[in-house]
Amino acid sequence: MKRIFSGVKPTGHLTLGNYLGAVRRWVEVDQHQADALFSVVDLHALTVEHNPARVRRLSLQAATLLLASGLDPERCTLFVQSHVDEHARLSYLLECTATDGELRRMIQYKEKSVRAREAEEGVRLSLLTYPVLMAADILAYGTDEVPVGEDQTQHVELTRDLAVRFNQRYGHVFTVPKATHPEVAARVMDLQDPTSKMGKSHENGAGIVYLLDEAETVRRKIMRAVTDSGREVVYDREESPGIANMVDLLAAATGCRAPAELAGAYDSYGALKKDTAEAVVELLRPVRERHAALAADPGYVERVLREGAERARGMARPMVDRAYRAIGLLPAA
Ligand code: AQP
Repeated sequence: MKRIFSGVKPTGHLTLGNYLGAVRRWVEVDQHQADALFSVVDLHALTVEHNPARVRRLSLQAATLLLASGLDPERCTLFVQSHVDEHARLSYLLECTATDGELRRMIQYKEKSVRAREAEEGVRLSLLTYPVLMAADILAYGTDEVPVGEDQTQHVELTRDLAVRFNQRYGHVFTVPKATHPEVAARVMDLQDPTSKMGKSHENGAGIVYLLDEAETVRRKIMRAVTDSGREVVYDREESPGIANMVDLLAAATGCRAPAELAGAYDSYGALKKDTAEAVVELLRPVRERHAALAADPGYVERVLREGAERARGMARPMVDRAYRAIGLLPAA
């Protein structure tokens, strides 16, 4: 059976981008057709300035939201990354496989290191190395597919390169995984700045729809979205990024696979925004309702995470042990 791994980092409240780019497919497709693991990748939240209590809170909230979105612990393995030591164990071997040059080429490192320097925060070494940890997250499970949004393409490419290089040098250990993306809304853009990605750690929340936003807040954010100076509703990501983003959201929320055709059905921005707002509100309503019920029973979520971590450890351990032997380390007696 195919193996799938993917994760979400607790750097903020989960967004519509996370849901449409990744989580919805995990729920609707991946957990039904594969041996699937999903992780709250908390170690990745430590690469920039962070508040320890907030990371803990957001980790539990992310797990709760994944269950509320429909992940079923009977069908998939849900766990917190730091509960499974094998990720960090394998990461070091992959650091010995990666080069400084290829990590410095990572777009997210370039962008975030500039921001950290501007804020005079100092650039954490982990900001440079975390894509290797991400490779370890994936390779530790013999993963075939990594369902992610478009922004993660470069990181999955690095993972593939490291797997191939390790296998060539030390013998076949790792499966070489591939990234998969949703057909529509693989990159949801910020509603206030449609040229940049909607990201949960970004500061201006006005352009971000959070999964837990009240219906009225969702409507307000979408109705106030920055659109374009023209009047015609056309699907053109280059010339009209705000409208194209809106059409993508409507298409994704209503299950339409042909955003260009959908655009043709509208003759005003206002009508497009109104329908998008209602479709998104309806899409998120059940998630919010189930989240409220689950948040009232944190003991249940913690039990799911405990059992998930046990299962994940059992899967990762033999693979990481094999990599340790292959690279030349003496097995513990
Ligand atoms: N805007 C998006 N559109 C489509 N997919 C998205 N994803 C994230 N944003 C979008 C996908 O969601 C999964 C989890 O994402 P993440 O937790 O790694 O990243 P984030 O939500 O983008 O959080 P940050 O902290 O704001 O990240 P940075 O600043 O690093 O971009 C992934 O599959 C991702 O592709």
